[in-house]
Amino acid sequence: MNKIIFVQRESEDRLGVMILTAYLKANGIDAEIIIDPYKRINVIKQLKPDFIGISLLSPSVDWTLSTCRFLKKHLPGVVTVLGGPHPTFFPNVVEQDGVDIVCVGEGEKPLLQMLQSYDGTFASIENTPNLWIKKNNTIKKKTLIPLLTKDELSELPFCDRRHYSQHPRLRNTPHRRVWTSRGCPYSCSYCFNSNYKEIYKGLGVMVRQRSVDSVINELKQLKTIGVEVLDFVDDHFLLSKKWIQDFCEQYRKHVGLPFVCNTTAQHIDTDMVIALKSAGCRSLNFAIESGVESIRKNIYNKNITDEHIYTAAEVLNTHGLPFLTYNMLGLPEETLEDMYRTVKINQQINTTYPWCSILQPYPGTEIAEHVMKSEGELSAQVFTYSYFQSSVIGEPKRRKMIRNAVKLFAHCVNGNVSYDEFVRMVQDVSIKSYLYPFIFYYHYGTGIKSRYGYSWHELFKFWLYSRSSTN
Ligand code: B12
Ligand code: SF4
Repeated sequence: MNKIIFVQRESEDRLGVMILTAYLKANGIDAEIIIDPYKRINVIKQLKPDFIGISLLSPSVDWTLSTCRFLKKHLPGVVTVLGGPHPTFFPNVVEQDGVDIVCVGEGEKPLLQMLQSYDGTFASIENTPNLWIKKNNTIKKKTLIPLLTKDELSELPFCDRRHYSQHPRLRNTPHRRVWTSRGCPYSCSYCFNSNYKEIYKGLGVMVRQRSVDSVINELKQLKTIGVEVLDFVDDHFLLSKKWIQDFCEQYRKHVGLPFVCNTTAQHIDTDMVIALKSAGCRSLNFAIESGVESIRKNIYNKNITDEHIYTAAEVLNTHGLPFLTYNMLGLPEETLEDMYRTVKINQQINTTYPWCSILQPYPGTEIAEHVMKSEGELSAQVFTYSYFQSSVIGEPKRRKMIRNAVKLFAHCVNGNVSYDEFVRMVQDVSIKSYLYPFIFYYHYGTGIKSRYGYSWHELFKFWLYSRSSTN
């Protein structure tokens, strides 16, 4: 029987990998997850995998390619297979040295078929859908099979969390990620969803929700391992009012843990907010991105008006449901006034957790095309792990200003800072600007602490860890 080991650098739980290991195991395939393959190379060698799998997001390309080469050197004959968002949009990453196979899109069925068919030769798997296989420098590309249906999603086995639970840092985190749906009905210019729709055009329904029963049964099981807070990572949790009302009723009865989830401003109304609040929602997150309506609509392709934002916030404030807003700074043409309008709208709506990152125009997205007009060609290598630090803006003074503004964002919202003060602070390059990271970490940490139940001590350990694992 063929065996696959998924390897990753960061000590974080990945739903994609957990669902794939669960699915493969349910179908009789041996699958493991190993964090930090460099340190655990001897364990990997003992397990004798036939395949090494890596789930890849764009900022981790360099690490992934060198890890593939490292593992192939230490495990002669092993086959490397990449999947996840980056290979889905850039399947030609298969051309790189060390990579044998790339899986485009949803991984469950193609991966299973590949592992069931492999007899030690690439000829045995070359008809597997979704795969790009490199053989003697030629690449065989197979077309995609349709997306899993909502019934198939409801029947998938629950995420296999056993591997991650072996790691003390992950076992002891108070919160766990959960998924209830796949797909988003919108097509924001900076998000992978619009490309995803193109890739899967004509191949099934894009937005699919699991049945309430399937989600509740998984959560009941999760509750037994001592989780304190649940984090629904769905792009859009409030897809259907009926689903939310059924879900919240069951959740209250059988789960009852605090949770956080994401939606868009247009979907927030009194019924939704009452249902979520009564079920234990601790924070409802939605995107503003820019306080300038024309940037939001014309550049970010978000059909969200200022009115939608004011109305959503009014309902949330009336019912006392805390909320987080996602904001972004760092568009090449954005002026200081534009940036301040993003601060201002958050002040006006009294955002509980004002969250702000630097725009990351990942290659392949519509916004990357837009940004390249002024900033020139962008490669995946431009991006670092942190969207609080990495900016594609070439001019150093402006880049520094954007980083300052992001670090000070929550402080400016919470402190009702005026425009003049905002400008003075973000343009400051004196010794005082060295305090900005502390201001940032204070606000960021306070938010995570109250949403996910971390202590300052745990957050500090996490900060130290994330610095060591990404440098
Ligand atoms: C939860 C989440 C996180 C978590 C966990 C990350 C993870 N890798 O799971 C955290 C907070 C750590 C995170 C961090 C980041 N994230 Co994030 N994140 C998400 C989110 C919201 C959900 C991911 C998820 O769990 N999906 C559900 C699972 C079931 O789907 P999946 O992972 O895609 O897996 C399926 C397939 O892709 C495939 N597959 C996946 N892996 C593999 C591996 C193999 C071998 C095979 C064959 C198949 C396969 O099969 C799976 C089942 O069908 C997505 C948005 C989204 N809707 O996907 C963004 C998303 C993945 N994140 C994104 C980004 C940009 C980031 C950051 C880079 C942000 C930053 N600058 O700091 C970091 C970098 C993390 C890193 N290690 O590189 C982008 C990725 C874009 C890109 N081009 O890579 C996304 C798509 C958001 C977006 N709107 O564009 N993220
Ligand atoms: S609403 Fe969110 S998940 Fe959906 S396309 Fe826009 S950014 Fe992506």
